[in-house]
Amino acid sequence: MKTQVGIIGGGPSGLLLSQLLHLQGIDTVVLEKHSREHVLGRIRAGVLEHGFADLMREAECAARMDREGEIHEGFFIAHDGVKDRVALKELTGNTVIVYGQTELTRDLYEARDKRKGAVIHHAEDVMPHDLEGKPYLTYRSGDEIKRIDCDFVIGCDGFHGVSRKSIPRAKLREFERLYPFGWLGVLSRTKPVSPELIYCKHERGFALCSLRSQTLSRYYIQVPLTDKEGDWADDRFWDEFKRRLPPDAASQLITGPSIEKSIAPLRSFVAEPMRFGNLFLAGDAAHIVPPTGARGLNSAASDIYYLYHALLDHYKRGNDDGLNAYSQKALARVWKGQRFSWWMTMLLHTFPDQAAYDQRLQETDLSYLFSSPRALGSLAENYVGLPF
Ligand code: RFL
Ligand code: PHB
Repeated sequence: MKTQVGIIGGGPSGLLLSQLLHLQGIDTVVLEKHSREHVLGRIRAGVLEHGFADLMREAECAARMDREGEIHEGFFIAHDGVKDRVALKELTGNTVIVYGQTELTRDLYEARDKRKGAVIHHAEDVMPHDLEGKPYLTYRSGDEIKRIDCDFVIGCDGFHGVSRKSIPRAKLREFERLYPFGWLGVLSRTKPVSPELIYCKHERGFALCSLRSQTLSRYYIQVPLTDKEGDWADDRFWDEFKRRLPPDAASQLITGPSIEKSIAPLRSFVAEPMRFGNLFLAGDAAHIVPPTGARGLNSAASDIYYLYHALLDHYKRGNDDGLNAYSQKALARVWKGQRFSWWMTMLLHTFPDQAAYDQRLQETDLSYLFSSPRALGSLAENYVGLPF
């Protein structure tokens, strides 16, 4: 098989790039290790910036998002017995969209189906080859090894994928910070406790009230890294979650059976550069943030924005400036998302054996934040997303 752009990974990054390029007459093949059902079964992001939404519109995939996504003009931070609002719209003139990654990925799959886009599922043992020369991909389908020749390979295969690992170690620098806790997430078909998100800083640990719609709640609590989903029967989860909510929310909480429950460790990670020869990394394949700032998927979208325009310049205008500048340009924005996510995480979580000094710093940071419109403006402009 031959294609122009070979994409590893059929998550949101890979599918969005494939769809955008297809609309411009550029041929792609997406190789995805898992089934579509598996990809759509992962409950992840829920908050989108408008830059991402615009890219979905450009990809002609935004009809349902524009219909069903909720515009949020602010969110709350509950701390030290008070609930303060971050008025995104007033502070920045901008808002965010609450629309689940699952739904967005479903929309992208449907768009790829409609245009007969090549998305190959159950592609096992995907390997990129000859990345500094004429690249090709191999994969196994059943007993058969298949080969795809391409001009470029795009690694959109997430943190555990093969793309980043195929770059020689000497050519890659990795930056990492691990946090001593994870998030236990629960999805439940109940009316959300608050129409706007509440980030709750609590001595028992962080909690987040989020939602997918007015009938679907998404809640998280900070848990030790050693905990397993099985340790958290629904009753135990609701009990602990409720204790971490501000009183007005706790009194209104509606509980119900969980329809999904999972624990994700929190990690910050960046690989530099995001290019090796004709391989370009995008999204979680190159960088990870803790979810506290709702940046992960949005950072992936900005990579796709830069890469899409760079590939257009290459194919339509014979200009490789965009490809040559990709890594530097993408990383400049990626690091701003890293800084913001790290800061939100440090601000709102309870650390094991936290020094009294560090606790005072958290309290002071919050008190400064809600007494200074400029400080709050800085939080807000990062949350709604810096310009591409
Ligand atoms: P994905 O979604 O991980 O997709 C990668 C795809 O590649 C496939 N794959 C392979 N395919 C072929 N060969 C291989 N060897 C392969 N290895 C892997 C995988 O099966 C998969 O389908 O990466 P992508 O597309 O870059 O998308 C990134 C986002 O998924 C991620 O950044 C966000 O979910 C992060 N995130 C959030 N981001 C936000 O912007 N806002 C949020 O509110 C938000 N909340 C979250 C989150 C992530 C979370 N978890 C679980 C980590 C909340 C949580 C709890
Ligand atoms: C979510 O709804 O899953 C969500 C929202 C905001 C975050 C993280 C996750 O910061």
